[in-house]
Amino acid sequence: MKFRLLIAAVVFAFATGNAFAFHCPKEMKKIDDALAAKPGVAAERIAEVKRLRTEGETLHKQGKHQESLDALGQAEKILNIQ
Ligand SMILES: [Cu+2]
Repeated sequence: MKFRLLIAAVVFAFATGNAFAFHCPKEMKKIDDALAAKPGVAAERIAEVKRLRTEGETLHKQGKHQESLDALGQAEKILNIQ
């Protein structure tokens, strides 16, 4: 019974990990699209968005998907595209 629980936990960890892995690029694309559409946001805020976007991509590549989503979420908040 304990073994089954362990298997379930491992499967769950993989499932959520993959969900995050697919989620980050989706958020990055949302930010890229918003930037391409030239949002009415001050230049210094745009610079902040780009910094967070790069940070998010780096974290994603390091496998830190939750941190990545946090950074990308902040960028989206600035762009008002949450
Ligand atoms: Cu990710």
